[in-house]
Amino acid sequence: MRASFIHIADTHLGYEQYGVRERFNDFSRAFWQIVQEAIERRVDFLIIAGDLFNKRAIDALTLAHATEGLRRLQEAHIPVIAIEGNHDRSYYRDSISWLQYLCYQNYLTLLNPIIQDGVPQITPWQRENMLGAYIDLLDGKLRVYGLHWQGAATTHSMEGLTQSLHAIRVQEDEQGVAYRLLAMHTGIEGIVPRIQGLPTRSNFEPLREYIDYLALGHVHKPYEFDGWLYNPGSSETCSAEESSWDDRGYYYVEIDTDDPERIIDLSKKERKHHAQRIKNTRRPFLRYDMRVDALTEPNLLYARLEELCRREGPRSREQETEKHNMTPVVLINLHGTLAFDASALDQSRMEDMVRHAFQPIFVRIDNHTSDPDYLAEGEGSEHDGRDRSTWHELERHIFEELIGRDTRYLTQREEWSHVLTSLKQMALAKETPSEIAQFLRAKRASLFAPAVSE
Ligand SMILES: [Mn+2]
Repeated sequence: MRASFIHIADTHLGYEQYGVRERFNDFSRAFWQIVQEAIERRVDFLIIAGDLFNKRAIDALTLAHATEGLRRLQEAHIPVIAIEGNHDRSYYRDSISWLQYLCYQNYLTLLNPIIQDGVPQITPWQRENMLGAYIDLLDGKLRVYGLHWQGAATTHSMEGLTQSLHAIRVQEDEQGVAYRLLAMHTGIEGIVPRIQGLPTRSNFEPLREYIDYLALGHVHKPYEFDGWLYNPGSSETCSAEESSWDDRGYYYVEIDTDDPERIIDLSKKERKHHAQRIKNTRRPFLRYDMRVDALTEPNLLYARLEELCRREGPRSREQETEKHNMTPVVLINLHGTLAFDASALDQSRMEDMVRHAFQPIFVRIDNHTSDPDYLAEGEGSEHDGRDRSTWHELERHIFEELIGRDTRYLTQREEWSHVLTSLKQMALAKETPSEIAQFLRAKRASLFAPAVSE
């Protein structure tokens, strides 16, 4: 038997990332592009290993975009087999999910085994009730099993499934099944340390005897092991973290059970198939880290950002035009220790600088800076706070230290520390905000008098 298929997962259709409409379209475009690949490569079927949709309750346009892709596959006579991921499941047991709706409309086969005492029952999928663990393709020579998202019960379900598969192995062989695929929406512990509670690699191992290709979804970072376990990752970028996993995409898999040597790569431990992970087209994400240490006032930070924009902006535009002519998402991460109060930064001014240089579809400047820790000057200083009577003096001294780190206030830090002390006293005395503001305005006017302007 010779066959080929495409394996995708985590397309997250309907995700309007950053509230940007064009990002909603991006997720659909990535899906459609892979659909187009499937049609051009004339594959025998397509597997969706969960999270076709970003959420359970989708809107009409998301459904329209999904059916647009699925309809093209239907017209090309390419069957689609899917399982539900954690994002696709319906809220209530009795209600129908959108994937079930698509199954009911004959756009796809949704594998959904009956679970008894935590054990998936190996019964053929039936159209009447849309339940069942497997479907046979290619004249019964290829069997696709599917197990939807099981959450905390995953490891237990896998043990049960292994036993069930062992029990029917002889029967499978007699029926002429030559290749077995299993789609599951789960991942391996440790691939992305943040995602916890997944089975370990050794939990999967017993299944290997019964399954030729394990099609996984759920973890958005791509990975593969031992020529049988594959996870393509997300097709569009669902979070900034994912942008560094550049080789995400889909698997194009060729099978030859009669003459596997023709296609297999022994160095990848392939046995009956050859699997290639291909990066799909998606919007570029540009992330830059900018250190802010030793920048003593906002203008110095703006200058550094301007320098980054001048250097990287034109370069990124050249690269992107060469590629797909998609304007990027730009994320700038400020980190280090800021020597002045972060609220003094003009966010929209910084965003405008980035917009001008990159012409991005979206820009975000994340402030991950830390405030300087205050350390009193000199060990055993007279104002160490142990003597309550010196607290006022200690406080004024701290104000003076902190305010002096911003060069705009440095020369008059003593005066400013008195202003801060007065502001605090006024607030404690419950003076009205307008009185406090008026006091601050007057002090600003006199202290900043012609010297500094902004
Ligand atoms: Mn997902």
